[in-house]
Amino acid sequence: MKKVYTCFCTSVIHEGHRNIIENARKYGEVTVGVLSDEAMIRYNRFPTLSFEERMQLVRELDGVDRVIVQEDIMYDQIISRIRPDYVVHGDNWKIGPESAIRNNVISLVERYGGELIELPYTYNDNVKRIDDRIKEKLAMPEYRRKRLRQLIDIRSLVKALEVHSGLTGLIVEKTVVENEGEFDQFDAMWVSSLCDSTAKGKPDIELVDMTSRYRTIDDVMEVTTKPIIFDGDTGGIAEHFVYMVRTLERMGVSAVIIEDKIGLKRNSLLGIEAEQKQAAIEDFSAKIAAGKKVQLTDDFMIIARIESLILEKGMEDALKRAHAFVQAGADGIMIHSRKKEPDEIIEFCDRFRVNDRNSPLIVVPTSYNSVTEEELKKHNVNIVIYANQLTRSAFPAMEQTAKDILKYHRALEVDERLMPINDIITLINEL
Ligand code: SPV
Ligand code: MG
Repeated sequence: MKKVYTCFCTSVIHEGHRNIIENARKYGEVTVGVLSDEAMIRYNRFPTLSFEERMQLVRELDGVDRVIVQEDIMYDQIISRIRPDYVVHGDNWKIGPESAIRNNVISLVERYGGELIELPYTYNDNVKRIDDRIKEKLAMPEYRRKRLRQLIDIRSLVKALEVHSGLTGLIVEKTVVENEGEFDQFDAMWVSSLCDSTAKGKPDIELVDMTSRYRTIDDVMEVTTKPIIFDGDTGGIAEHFVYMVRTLERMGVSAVIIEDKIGLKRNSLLGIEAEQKQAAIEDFSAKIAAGKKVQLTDDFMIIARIESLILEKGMEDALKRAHAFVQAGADGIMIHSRKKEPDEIIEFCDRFRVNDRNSPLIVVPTSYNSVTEEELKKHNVNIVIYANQLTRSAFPAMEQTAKDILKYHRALEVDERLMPINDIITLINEL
């Protein structure tokens, strides 16, 4: 009996999958690999079923002889393990980053005379409807809200990128990159107060009111499914913060990060150049505790952000605050720094872990941007936030375009660096 292999990375079985199995069984005994959660998250959507449930779904399919786990999106391990005579796959992987997986399979099976069989991908209204429903489910508040905690458990490092509009949300949602056989994408979105304010032409001083900031979240949520971390600035006074928690939780936001400052909040990257005061430990702890008390689900996270290093109050103060805020109920600690080098952040992470092995640690490497994700993982960081890079890349490009149109008295000279008109018209899918 010949051996046939196919890999599924889906939480729903539709006629396209059945078609693959029906064809595969014509060639021999069918083994289906179910892609692991970790690999699926890096390359595809977040699974709406647990790994065990996805295995069960495939076991129940007629024509499947064996179900195994495929740990990696590339087929090296799996092929050396089972050496299938045939690998069966839909032909939809010929273009885009997925073509790297196809090339990987072709080169692997060639070595021992195996064969790749590609079947026409099943495109029809029913399959599209099923796919759309998965997306809608992932976007629902009750599914989206808990996803940050799920990601912290599955991912060795959760990566968040700044968003401030539907369009930037779509970039974080959809950008997938294949690089030397590794797939990657962002896991979460950061609604930065700096970038949300900047997009509205306002300073980052808690001036943009909450109604407007919720509107930004709503714009992002309308077109995305990934979890949201909201920059709550100082959270305001405790009596107001509890309302913020309720609203964010109801909307399906996964976490709010509040910083231990009082009075007029200025952007942290200004450091001690701007006069800024830190809140007393007792007062900020009380604010965290008040927020935790009104929370209705176990999913939502209140993360305490410590400004001791920004305000040059020292490492001991930062550590003391971190442990106190966890005691008060904080679900994680964000430690911030404006140094060029990551040394103080790394020292903080290592020393914090001596007494706290579990609380998630969050960092924002804007100024110490030479630090690598590998280094952050080594020092037990759980979430890295790239806090403002989309805004900072868009602004100079737009400004240059404005300058050049003024300079040349027409738009011809700028056109070659612009997105083609057809691409911008078709960028957004209509329902
Ligand atoms: C933001 O993105 O708004 C932040 C991070 O709070 S920082 O600008 O570094 O303070
Ligand atoms: Mg901010």
